[in-house]
Amino acid sequence: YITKESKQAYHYLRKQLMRLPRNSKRTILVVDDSMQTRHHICDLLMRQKYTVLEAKDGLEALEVLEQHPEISVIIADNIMPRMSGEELCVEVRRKYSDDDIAIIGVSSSDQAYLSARFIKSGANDYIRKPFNNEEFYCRLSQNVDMLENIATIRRQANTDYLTDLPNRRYFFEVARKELRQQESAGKSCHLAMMDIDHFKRINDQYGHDTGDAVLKALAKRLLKHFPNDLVARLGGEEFAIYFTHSSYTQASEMLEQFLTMVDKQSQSFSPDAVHFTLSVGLTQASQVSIDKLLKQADLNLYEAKQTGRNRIVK
Ligand code: GH3
Ligand code: MG
Ligand code: MG
Ligand code: MG
Repeated sequence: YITKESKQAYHYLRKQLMRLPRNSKRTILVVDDSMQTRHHICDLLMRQKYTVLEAKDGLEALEVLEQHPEISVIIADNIMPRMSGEELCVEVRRKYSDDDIAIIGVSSSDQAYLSARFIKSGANDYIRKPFNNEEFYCRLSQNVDMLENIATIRRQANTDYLTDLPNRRYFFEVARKELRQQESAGKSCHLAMMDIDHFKRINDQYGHDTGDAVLKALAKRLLKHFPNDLVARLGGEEFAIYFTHSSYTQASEMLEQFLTMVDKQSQSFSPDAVHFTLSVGLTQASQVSIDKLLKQADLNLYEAKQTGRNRIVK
């Protein structure tokens, strides 16, 4: 029941969070109506091992950008037929911020204030033609470094350090958006809270490091078992799943399977052959806030603990 569409949406979600690792912002789109200039710039870029794409005006650039979401820098001439560099900046900024895609304006025009106008339209930087190759490389690598640093910081701000899962902050941000979308589509929302049973005992018996490793092993299993939904570590030994793609019935079945699997197989996949079980609170509602939905799930989780653990309360 995993459609191609939901798979794509999920991969988008993951990419949003994980972004790309360092040193990966290396696909550059060169936009210039002069073939000679284009080839000159492309040649400079390829010498530095950048991946290069070309467009001969702003409109074509937008098409190429649509087909190549890996583009991270646009080097654009200003005066071009159909759509100018400045107009291209405005269009690109409707969809991408200046720390997603850097735009470097390049022009030989000696028009006063052109550089300021380029930057006001959304460019990150501006180079006057003809330029010195060293200056070109310096400015480019400065922009690329900036993109990479921001991607790293964004990733760190949204990821749980121990398990590498989305963290609480990212969970609330994305779940809140998803909830709004599902509600405006007239759908109800469902969410699960999950907590390891007697985790304190695991720490006491095997040590804190083993406890940490159990959390990591569980996180890995969660990602594998719920590939299309938003799994996060809310804190401690507590996880949440916001079902962005699985229906309530599917979610319920998947959770049942997961709890059975952990009870039966945890010794085989956790360090020091630790056996553990999970308690879950699952809840479904419409016209609620994410906080209220979470509170409801938490009450169900509490009941699961009270009534013997290793179970789901819906
Ligand atoms: P219950 O079945 O009622 O949930 O019992 P419990 O022992 O799992 O719950 P309790 O809230 O009493 O204890 C949770 C423990 O989780 C206490 C805390 O030291 C431990 N813990 C929280 N975060 C971490 C972590 O990052 N690593 C390790 N190893 N332990 C953690
Ligand atoms: Mg031109
Ligand atoms: Mg617990
Ligand atoms: Mg707990």
